[in-house]
Amino acid sequence: SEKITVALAGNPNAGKTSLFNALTGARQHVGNYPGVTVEKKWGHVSLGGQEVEIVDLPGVYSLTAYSLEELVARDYLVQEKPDVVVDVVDAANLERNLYLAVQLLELGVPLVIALNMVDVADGRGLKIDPDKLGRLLGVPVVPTVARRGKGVERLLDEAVEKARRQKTWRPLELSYGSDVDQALGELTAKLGGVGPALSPLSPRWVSIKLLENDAEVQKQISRELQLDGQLDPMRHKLAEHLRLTMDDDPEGVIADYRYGFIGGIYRQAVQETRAHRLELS
Ligand code: BGO
Repeated sequence: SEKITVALAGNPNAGKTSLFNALTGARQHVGNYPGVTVEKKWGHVSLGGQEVEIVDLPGVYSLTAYSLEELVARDYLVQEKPDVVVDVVDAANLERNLYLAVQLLELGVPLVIALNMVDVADGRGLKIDPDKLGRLLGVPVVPTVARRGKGVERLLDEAVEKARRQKTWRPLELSYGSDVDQALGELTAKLGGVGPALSPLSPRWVSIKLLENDAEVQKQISRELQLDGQLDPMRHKLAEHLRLTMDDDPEGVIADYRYGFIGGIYRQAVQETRAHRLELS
């Protein structure tokens, strides 16, 4: 069977390096991402005759184009299209870490979540139901303690299984409230006609990035499509409307809705025990 490529994503300090080491052992290579001085590590592992390549992405909090690391991580996903992404999430800081997970879901990549540092979360009185979290997010969630190699084998199994089952990107479509949704609908309709020019990105995802004022996507769109002149006025109209009605910009409103989505899931999948509340007080 063909090689499967697994990309490791995650916030800094979530345990990505520990997981990478546990997965690949000594079979590691180090270089740079093309054209930039951001370190790229990759390694290989064989699973029952299936060759798996593991690529370590830069640690990031988001998939916007605000930092070089974020841009490198995003470009890698879009240009190299790894077969599956494993998002390493710090269970002890779950809500904040899920922000990246939601953005990976919105991008639509085949995704598995490594719920790492469950030992730390446990110690702090956080009871996380991984199956419930997985059902609510729509992706497999595997508890791990990367530093001790716990759960790593099952994680790899789930990642390979996911890669075999999901061959296309399936973007999660969140609502960002009626004003943003309406503007998204208009932008998406304009972009929808451009065919495979955006592949594997969905027109809706590109529209979200345009509303978020993402300079890289703007550049790309004006390079590849002749639509830029038509998109700018739509973007500005929404920005002005949100400033007047909500005293916010599109980026802020979109982020708020993402956190709202995360909050709803967190409340259902996580129990903050008495021990946790005492620790915080
Ligand atoms: C130090 N559980 C626990 N308890 N710790 C973990 C786990 C886990 O599941 N996974 C990772 N760690 P990185 P990024 C350290 O280095 O893999 C620990 O940025 C220390 N170092 O061992 O580096 C891991 O690649 C001195 O901790 O994360 C590491 O994503 C004292 O989390 C840290 C204590 O992991 C970050 C910890 C000199």
